[in-house]
Amino acid sequence: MKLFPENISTYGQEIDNLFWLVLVFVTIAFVISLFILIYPLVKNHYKKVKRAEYFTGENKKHFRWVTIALIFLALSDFVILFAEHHTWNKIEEKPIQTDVHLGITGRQWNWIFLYPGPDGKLYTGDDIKVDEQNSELHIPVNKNIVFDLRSTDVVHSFFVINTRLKQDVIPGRMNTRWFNITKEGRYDISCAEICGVLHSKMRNFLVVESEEKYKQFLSSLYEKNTVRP
Ligand SMILES: [Cu+2]
Repeated sequence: MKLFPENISTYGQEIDNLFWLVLVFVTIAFVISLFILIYPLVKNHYKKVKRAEYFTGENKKHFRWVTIALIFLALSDFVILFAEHHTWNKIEEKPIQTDVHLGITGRQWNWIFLYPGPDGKLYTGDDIKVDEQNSELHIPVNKNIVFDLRSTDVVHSFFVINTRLKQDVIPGRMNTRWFNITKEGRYDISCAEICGVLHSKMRNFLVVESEEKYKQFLSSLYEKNTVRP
C-alpha cells in the first residue's frame, strides 16, 4: 500500500521517517488518553454512585500521575527535536554548491518564476519572468536548485508534495530554500495556505528534465523574450 505520494527529492525520505516517528508518539498518547477517558465511563456506568468527583491535582497520588504524563510528553518532544535536528538543518541551510538559482514569488493566484538570463546570474537586467497561471517551472534533474521565495501580497505556502518541501512565503520577507530532485517528470506545485477566493486555482507545475532539455528550454525562453528591433 502506498501511503505517501512518490518521493522525488534527496531529503524526502528523511521527512517521511520523521512523520512516522511523530505518528508513533501521537498514537501512544492518543490511545492512553482515550483509555483514561472511556475506561472510567464504562466501569462506573452500572454503579449506583453517579456523582463525579473533581480532582485538583494537589493530592500526592494524583499529582504523581500528572507528573508522569508531563514527563512522557516532554520526553517525546525532546526525542522528536533530537531526531529532526539534522534534517531540518540540512533543509534550512543552503547546499555547498548552487547549480541553479531561481526566484519564486507567490501572488494571488499563481506562482511567478524568475530565471537567470543568458549571463547565468539572477537579479541582473536580463532575468526572465514567467507570470502565468498553470505555467511550468523547469529545472534540471540531480542538481542543487536554490530558490528565493517571496510574496507580493498575502501569505502563501510553496508546496511541492513530491519533494516534501512546504515553505510559507511572507510578504516583505525572503526565504531561501533548496531541493535536489532525483526523478524526471511533471509534478504539482500548489499553495498550502488559504490565500483568497481563488486559492484552490493557485496551481503550477514543476518539470524536472535532463540537463540537455533544460538548456533547450532556457534557450527557447531567451529567444521568446528577446525584443527584436
Ligand atoms: Cu496562495
